[in-house]
Amino acid sequence: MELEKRHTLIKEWLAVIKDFIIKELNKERIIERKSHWNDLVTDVDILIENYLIKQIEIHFPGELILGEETADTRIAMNQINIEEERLWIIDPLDGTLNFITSQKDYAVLIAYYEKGIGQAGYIMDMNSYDVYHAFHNQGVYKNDQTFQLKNSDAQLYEGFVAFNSKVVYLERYEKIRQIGKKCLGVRGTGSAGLEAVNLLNQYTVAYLSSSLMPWDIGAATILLEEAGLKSSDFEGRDLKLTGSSSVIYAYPSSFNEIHHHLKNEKNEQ
Ligand code: 2AM
Ligand code: CA
Ligand code: CA
Ligand code: CA
Repeated sequence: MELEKRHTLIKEWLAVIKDFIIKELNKERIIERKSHWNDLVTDVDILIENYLIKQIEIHFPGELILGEETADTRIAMNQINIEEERLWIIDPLDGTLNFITSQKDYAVLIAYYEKGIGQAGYIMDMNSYDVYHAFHNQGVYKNDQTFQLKNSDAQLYEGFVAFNSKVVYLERYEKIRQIGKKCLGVRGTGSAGLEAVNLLNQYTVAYLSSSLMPWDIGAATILLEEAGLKSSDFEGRDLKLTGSSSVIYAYPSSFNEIHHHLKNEKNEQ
């Protein structure tokens, strides 16, 4: 019942955000640089995040909010024990660089956790406006209809694998890159949320990314787990809700092949 109330509200918020983004398309953007020349934020990211924070504060006062653009650094730096709390994790625009360059391939991500357990995850794909959501132990839904995977499992040779940029250009990820030899081909969207959508639709069979933050993966982890996919960091550890982490999401057989490759095989040329 309680989750149903959250669900109704979140759907309303996403509908407002969708209309807002569409209205903002093709307007001149205010773009600010954050930590690095390619770490950018727009006025749209900030307006969406502020809107979500306001709504959460009205309807669920006192609950913690971890949003990319207003991140409570106490949470990001592990100074609050989020395992004890009701926690919202929001990424107002996932794929901001895509939004800036082409206005394609970005998503809105909302997740709700209780005592460290993902209760509800939402990804709004802004190419199709499809909303994927999952509740803990209740499967995955697309636009409120039950969503079934094409296949519950897939091996690497059967599909594409997605990487993020750093996996492509940093020397230390050579072994990860070699997974490219075992799959149909390598792809990448620039949006961690859309990578989860691509996995759900089996456009890809695995996604490997270095250095993702909780807001990049909070919703995706819930959805993919509910769909029966596997997740870990590059070392095989469970994903956590604080700090930066490498991430592997994959169909079960692909996940096993990846970890087997990372553990047992020497670098190949
Ligand atoms: P963002 O668009 O919300 O920043 C791209 O590989 C994915 O990694 C996106 O989901 C992007 O989310 C995230 N990401 C995290 N840190 C990033 C950074 N410094 N620059 C670009 N993308 C980053
Ligand atoms: Ca960002
Ligand atoms: Ca993000
Ligand atoms: Ca973002």
